Amino acid sequence: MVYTEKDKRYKRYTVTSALPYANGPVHIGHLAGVYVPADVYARYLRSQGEEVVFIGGSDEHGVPITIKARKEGVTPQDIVDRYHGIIKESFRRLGISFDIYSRTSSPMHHETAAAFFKKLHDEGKFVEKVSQQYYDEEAGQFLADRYITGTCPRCGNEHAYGDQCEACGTSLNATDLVNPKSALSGAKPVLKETRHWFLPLDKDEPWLRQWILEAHKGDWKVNVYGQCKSWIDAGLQPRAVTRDLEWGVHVPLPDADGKVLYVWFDAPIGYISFTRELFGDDWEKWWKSDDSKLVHFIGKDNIVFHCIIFPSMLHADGSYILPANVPANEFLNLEGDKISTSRNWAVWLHEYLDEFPGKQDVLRYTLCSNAPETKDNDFTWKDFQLKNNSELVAILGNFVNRTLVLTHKFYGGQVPACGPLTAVEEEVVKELASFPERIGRSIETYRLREALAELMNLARLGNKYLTDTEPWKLAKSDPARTATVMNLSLQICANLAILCEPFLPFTAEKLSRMLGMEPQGWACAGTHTLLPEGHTIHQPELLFEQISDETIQAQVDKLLKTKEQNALDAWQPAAVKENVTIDDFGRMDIRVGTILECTKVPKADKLLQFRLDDGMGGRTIVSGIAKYYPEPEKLVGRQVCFIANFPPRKLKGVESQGMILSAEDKDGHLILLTPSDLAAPGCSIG
Ligand code: B3M
Ligand code: ZN
Repeated sequence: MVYTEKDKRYKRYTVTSALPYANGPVHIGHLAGVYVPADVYARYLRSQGEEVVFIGGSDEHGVPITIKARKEGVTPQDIVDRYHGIIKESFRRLGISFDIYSRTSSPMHHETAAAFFKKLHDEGKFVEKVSQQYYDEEAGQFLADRYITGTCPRCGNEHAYGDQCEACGTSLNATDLVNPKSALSGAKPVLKETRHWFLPLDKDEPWLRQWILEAHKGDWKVNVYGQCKSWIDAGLQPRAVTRDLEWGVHVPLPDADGKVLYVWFDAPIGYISFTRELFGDDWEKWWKSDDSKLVHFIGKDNIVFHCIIFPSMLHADGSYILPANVPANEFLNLEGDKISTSRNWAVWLHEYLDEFPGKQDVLRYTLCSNAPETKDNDFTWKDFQLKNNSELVAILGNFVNRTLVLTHKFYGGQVPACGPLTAVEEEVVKELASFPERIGRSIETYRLREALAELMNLARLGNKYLTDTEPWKLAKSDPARTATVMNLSLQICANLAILCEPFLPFTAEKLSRMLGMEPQGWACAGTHTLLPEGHTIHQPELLFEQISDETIQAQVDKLLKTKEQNALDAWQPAAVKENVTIDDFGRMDIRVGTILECTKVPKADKLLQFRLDDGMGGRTIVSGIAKYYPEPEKLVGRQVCFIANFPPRKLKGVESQGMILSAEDKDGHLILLTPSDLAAPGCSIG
């Protein structure tokens, strides 16, 4: 049974993880914040023999998807089909053990979400209001959520969206924005009347206050509780649950053409519709039975939706349970910078899986041990390497490998007999017995970093035991005690195979296979009798391999390239200079010349020396362009433009009689200017 006393009354667990928007692939930020913790939790509960369903799926509605489709000239369905496929497959490859991974564009979801709305509507749970909403007259469309941008009234960020400011995390209404602008046409929007349905959150305040701020005080995470408290204390406002858009779940009422459910109304209902899809008629116990524990794994930007708005929807319906906990995480940064899909500043899961085959658990380990549980955290490739080399390889892998190699060396791969225990062994056995509960309690209270650290402490215990007893020496002097030491070490390996499964499922499988163990549940761990005397184990293979400096450098270089690309994308031509007169221009004598010779200037790596046919007997010009033309001889015959009336000057001992013109490209490269047709050498440009 589970260890947390409160949980003993639950018969089953409904575990959900935020539905990623299907407008891009999944990155390490999503994984560390939501999917790895949720998967550890679900796998742990299964190992405990609990009845658990782990629900996931793609969020396929919402304005970011339609904006992307519009940009690419394809349909929203094309976009979600593409990314739903990528996301689903990458989760599978990482071993995220969803019982179902579905999508909100499915007919079952549309039907469930529409019926949910209809029931609340028919029971009078909404307030219908005509209000002023921004409208783009050029595009002929209302501007919901991300269709509108402007300045955040709270922090001054000029790129805030109509529903949220990503800089300060504030949730906004479009009408809060200063200097609103249409994301469709850039036009200044006008206010126009439209009719919508609102969830009267203001009326929910008393029970929300009681339920969250009193009943869950000390139970929910500080960051989650704090956000809820500031929302509630600020006074809850009625919230529109419909939008004037085409893409989404259509409002199931007459006279509601061109209206869909707000994406944040339909998406959490996805958890319910996917449960229905999975269980058919048998779905209700997961959502409507008091002995089911509902837990939402999310990132911090989703807190208000899962702690206030969705519970208010469930409460309005009246037949649903409410979440027992919402263990939201903070954000993971990448190499000191905020992860960003639009700036491609991310480690993409599908790319990682291709570039690090067989290393799923290394990523799971790194992200879990560095999960942003209480504050934002940073992922660096150096740290990834360190965690692999100094922890997985040096502690866990090393202990298992030493134990298995010695067992083969001394006993031909058979588990030796465990003799009488000395005080040292008694202590090890006692410690070993305490790990399942220690790790389990930490998982049940969503302290997964702590749980993982405890798991590694078990491997450390094994390593210390081997180092202290030195069976490789003891074998000669005391064969019986050596057998006991090796027996006990093997039992620790077997315990590790069970206890690491939620975190490192691929490693658990490999280790179990090497030990010749059938899969066993959490309840079997903690004992030193998992492997019977005489049981045969298989040949050891390495559980983890060192990751080299070159491999890490390649990833760092990839990110540097992204930085460079972002700088190029952000490039803009220089501002136009002050006006000049035609006379100013006329004083410049610009002409065409043909290159007769071109060589590097000795002892000057930047300079090229040109001999030009200028139609006037020829001239020499020195130009600082050598870096961009590494094979100067190939320039012979080409025409260039030059200023003919610069006073001559000496450069590295060569007299330069003018200046050759070039363009500076966005990356700083200089490009020679050549007339597009052959021109007579010496002819003037003007
Ligand atoms: N798609 C937002 C997000 O990915 C949203 C979560 C929905 S959970 C019901 O941050
Ligand atoms: Zn802001």
